[in-house]
Amino acid sequence: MNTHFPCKRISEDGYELWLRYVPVAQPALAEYRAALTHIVIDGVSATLQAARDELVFALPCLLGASVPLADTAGRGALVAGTPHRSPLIAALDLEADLAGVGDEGYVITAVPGAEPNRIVIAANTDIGVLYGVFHFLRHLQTHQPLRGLRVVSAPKIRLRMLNHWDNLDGTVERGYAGFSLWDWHKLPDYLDPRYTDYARANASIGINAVSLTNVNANALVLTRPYLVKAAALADVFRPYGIRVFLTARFSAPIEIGGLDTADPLDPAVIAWWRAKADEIYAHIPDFGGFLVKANSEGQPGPHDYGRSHSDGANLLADALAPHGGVVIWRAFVYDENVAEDRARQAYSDLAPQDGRFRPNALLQVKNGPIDFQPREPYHPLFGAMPRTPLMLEVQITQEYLGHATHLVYLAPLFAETLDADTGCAGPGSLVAHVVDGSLDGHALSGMAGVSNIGSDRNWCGHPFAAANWYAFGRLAWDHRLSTEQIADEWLRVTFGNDERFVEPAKAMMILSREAVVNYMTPLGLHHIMARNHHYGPGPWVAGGRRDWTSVYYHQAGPDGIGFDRTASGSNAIGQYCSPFRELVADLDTCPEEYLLWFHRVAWDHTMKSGRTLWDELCLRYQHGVEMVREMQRTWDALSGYVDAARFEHVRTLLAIQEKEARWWRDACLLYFQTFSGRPLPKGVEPPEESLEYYLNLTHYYVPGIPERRFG
Ligand code: GCV
Repeated sequence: MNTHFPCKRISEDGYELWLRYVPVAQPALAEYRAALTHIVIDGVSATLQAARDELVFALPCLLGASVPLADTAGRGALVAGTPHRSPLIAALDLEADLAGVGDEGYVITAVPGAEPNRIVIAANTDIGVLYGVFHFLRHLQTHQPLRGLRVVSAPKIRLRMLNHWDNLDGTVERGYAGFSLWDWHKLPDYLDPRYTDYARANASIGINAVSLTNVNANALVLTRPYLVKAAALADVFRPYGIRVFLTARFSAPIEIGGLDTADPLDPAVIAWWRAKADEIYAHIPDFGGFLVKANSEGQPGPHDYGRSHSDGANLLADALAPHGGVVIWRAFVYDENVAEDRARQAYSDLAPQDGRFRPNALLQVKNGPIDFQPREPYHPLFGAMPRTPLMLEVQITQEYLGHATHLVYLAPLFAETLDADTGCAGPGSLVAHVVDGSLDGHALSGMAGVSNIGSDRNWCGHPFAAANWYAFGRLAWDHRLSTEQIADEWLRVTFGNDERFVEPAKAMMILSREAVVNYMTPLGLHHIMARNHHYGPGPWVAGGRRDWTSVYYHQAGPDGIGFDRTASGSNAIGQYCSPFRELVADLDTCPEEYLLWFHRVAWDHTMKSGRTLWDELCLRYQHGVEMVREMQRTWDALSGYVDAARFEHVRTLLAIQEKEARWWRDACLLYFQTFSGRPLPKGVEPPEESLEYYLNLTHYYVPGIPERRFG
């Protein structure tokens, strides 16, 4: 296997991610050694070879004993395969289970009667076998018993996709873990072994699609030299069940095609995209399709020709359809020249187009209506377009959540959206059921995460940021998994199984999302970060494009603060279904975490705590800082359970996080105090610097922004 993962490690550097195969402790070890003496996998394919390689590599590391491949299954055999290729599996009575797991699921079972129990990993397809192998290895990594083992698992969502915002020059938009993994310059000839390890990591959590390039797209990626490079990556990923997508720049027919228009209804444009799709499929036979950002933040699109988003999407969908490809059209559309509240714009434009998209088109909707803030209410498009498959887009990279220096476990954020009840088709119309297609009967379904992966040795920058990649994959596979369970798993496979470590570390992870909300944007505040690079606070940002300023969103004044989205304001609330609409419309019932998102509120408004809004706001900021200090105390107490390198790395990053939490608190409170005119309440630490100081802080070369920049 083309892996760089060592069995015996000199020091921990995070490279292995959650595929860290360290010796299992007793008593699990004794059971595993007796039950797993050899591996039998019948059949020949690149995917089955990947499954074999993984087991042959992992089991000796885990068990400290050789576990060879064998042709026949004796006592202690681990048998993996499909009934079509494996007579051993065909002979077992697994038809009923396999009938329910589709073409990616698997069954793992201890076969009764064999002593010690024989373990079987069965699936209908080779990729199902590989997924089952990874699940089984996780079972061993987490020291769970084999006796009585029985797992039947299938993904709820069809496209489980990473969106890389990687540029062809090697930079990554909103990337905080170094440069792009894709070495375009050396591709297709040099295949970095990391590509294989990346594919392994993705397959191990069920991710089956990746778009390689930034949605702020460069048309060059659709030219022959880059298609050859993309094809080389697709070849590496294919055995791991991963299909490659590319971002399509809508104006590509002009930029690389020599046409003088990109009008989606122009016959020459239609012919150009058809020929382009044919060319791509000649290079990448299982090409997934296009991901498109159009008419948003300066990107070209169908509006440039007076056409609709569905016209644009259908143009590409038709080009891809003969090859079985799909177009993923982003719903992140808003226009500075439209006076309407930005939170309303995507819905206003797209909801009326429900039913107009081709069957092989998906609309990719961000979790909230603005832009990946620490907390947003769910996007009102979920529930408003039952005739269109809606993909959920979340941001794994921490553009607005402290980049790669803040420990923020994002599963609670993802789950908050998935679990939200839109009410649009009656009670229980969860976003999760819109997204998995079950609510509206769509076979096509998807969930995308904007990648936080880069060239850093540990992949994601912060040792805990890998938990967010992991959690994304696990939730896309099964959105019913609890955030606690995912954190539990990730901690065990990443650090170890000692309960004295796992329990407090898990509590720290769960706490972390609420901490960042408190020290950055409590009570429904949003989009108050520094301009452009989005590093640190910037509630004073004003001037220039209105919908990229902070003052547009918080609207603070002497009388109060918050965005009035009720019927007397922008009426963004009117885009939601009952009962959420009424719940948030009423100041008395609106959950306080969304208060300033939906309402403009007087500084002396009485909160549920009995305090004034001003005092509550101050104390929330203070509490955010204290929560980070609690995370620091928790981590410090865990030094005995973590290797020195990773312990120290996390400890240092938590110190930065605490410092930056204070920065957020002090800068925001000093600024908002200029409107509230009230003193900081008891319990809030006095600011360390003057407002003037924070206003004048300038940061150069913050990672994550290409030279050409906006908002
Ligand atoms: C890729 C936000 C980010 C942009 C990003 C955009 C998007 O505006 O700041 O960097 O562009 O979202 O999701 O398209």
